[in-house]
Amino acid sequence: AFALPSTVPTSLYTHFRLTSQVFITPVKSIRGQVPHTVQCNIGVSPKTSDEKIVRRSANYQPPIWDFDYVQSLNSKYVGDKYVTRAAKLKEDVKKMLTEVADPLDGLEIIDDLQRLGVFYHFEEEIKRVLESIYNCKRDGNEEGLHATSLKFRLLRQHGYDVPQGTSNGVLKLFTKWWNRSCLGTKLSFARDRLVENFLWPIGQNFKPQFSNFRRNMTVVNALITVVDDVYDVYGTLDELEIFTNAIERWDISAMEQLPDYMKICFLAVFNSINEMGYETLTEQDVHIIPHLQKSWTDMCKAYLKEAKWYYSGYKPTLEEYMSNAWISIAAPTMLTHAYFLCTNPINMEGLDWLVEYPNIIRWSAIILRLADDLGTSPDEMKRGDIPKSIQCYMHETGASEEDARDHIKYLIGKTWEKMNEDRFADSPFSQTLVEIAMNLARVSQCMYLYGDGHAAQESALRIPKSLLIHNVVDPTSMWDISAMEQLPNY
Ligand code: LA6
Ligand code: MN
Ligand code: MN
Ligand code: MN
Ligand code: MN
Repeated sequence: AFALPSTVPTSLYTHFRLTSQVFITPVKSIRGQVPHTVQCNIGVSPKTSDEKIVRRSANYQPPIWDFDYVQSLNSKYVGDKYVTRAAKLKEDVKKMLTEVADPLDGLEIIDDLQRLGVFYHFEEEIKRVLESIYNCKRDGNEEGLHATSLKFRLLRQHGYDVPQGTSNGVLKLFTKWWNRSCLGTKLSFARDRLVENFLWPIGQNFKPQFSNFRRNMTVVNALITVVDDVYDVYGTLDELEIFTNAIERWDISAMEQLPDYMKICFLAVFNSINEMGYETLTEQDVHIIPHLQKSWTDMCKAYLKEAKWYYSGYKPTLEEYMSNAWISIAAPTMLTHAYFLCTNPINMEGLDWLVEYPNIIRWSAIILRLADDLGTSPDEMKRGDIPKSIQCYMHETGASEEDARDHIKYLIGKTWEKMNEDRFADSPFSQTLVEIAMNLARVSQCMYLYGDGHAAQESALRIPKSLLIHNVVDPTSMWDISAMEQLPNY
């Protein structure tokens, strides 16, 4: 018996040796099949005699491809006409490859040629393009996630020595933004969780063309996390009232009354959100700042209500708690920003819908809240916080903590049923946004699987590590030729 190391999920097989034994172990697949183990002892030749072994037959059927039929097949793509055309197309592609100006264009052409299976006609040209990309020292910040990851994969496929760090141009970009914002250093009481803030949007939408969505959502998440800590950990009730008021006014002069640490926090929110609004205004001629601001005001008011409950020792019923907590978990704020970041063109109908936070946003928010409470309330209770869903239910019904946790899990299941019902309901939202909302709920259940994945470092580490640092799959680790020695000859 041995422990399976946590392994890159997409590699099918992992081979490793333990003294005199070799284990060939199918890694637990993403779909959660139970791995089984095949154990072979070195030095003992495998039983290959048919006398001893009852072999199975698969009862395969005879071929459906009749000999005459196969012989009768022919292609119309023969003759001078097509030979000339093929030669001409080949020249065109060679020209494209030689004249490529933007490295991303070059990478995409190469990727297409490889996927079409015709790359071998252009090996020289492909080599030249990759060579120049390899020698050009642009860093990932300038080229975005799609180009960076394509470059990383293609260069490695073609045998270039590319360090893993090359593909981390992303997270670097955020680190720069985060460091420049000084939120981590100036507000040392708050969680400094940039990588985790980036994991949420990756889980919500990983498609290459949504890198702008991920970039902005990481900023939004970082801001939300800091503001949440201001309300839950650091701020006094008086300060929180002033801060809530400043967010509601959305006016630079509101800053005057704030204590210094809150000035930094307010201005970071104010500038970042206005900048996102500016981007949409210049790109789509739609003024969205009031909508973004409303979602921040709603959230801060929900935060303030919790702070007031905390300082007065008030214990709400589960229903009263939830009527506020689905907003205080920030999902409506996150999804409001997500709507604008993934919708082009933004339509007025969608905007009207958004104001009321339609069902798909509510269900997602409820699941996020309940999953967060399951994961974070033990620490929150130790630190001092309002009763969360589990404690509200215990208080209200006298249930044990274990039963209360079961009840919360049951509620998560029920909410998923509602989400699945509403998923295809008529709405002005795109399927992309619906999926982002559903994926937010999924990510939350993944993040809090091992306790508090968003705040506690050890438990959270395994997901970002395999995804961002180890680049999910290391193609060189998949095959081990020495495993051949154990196989019978056939
Ligand atoms: C969870 O922390 C947290 F920071 C969130 C805001 C959840 C959503 C995730 C983001 C923005 P905590 P609380 C990346 O458990 O105080 O402190 O609402 O949230 O329970
Ligand atoms: Mn098989
Ligand atoms: Mn909190
Ligand atoms: Mn909170
Ligand atoms: Mn929490």
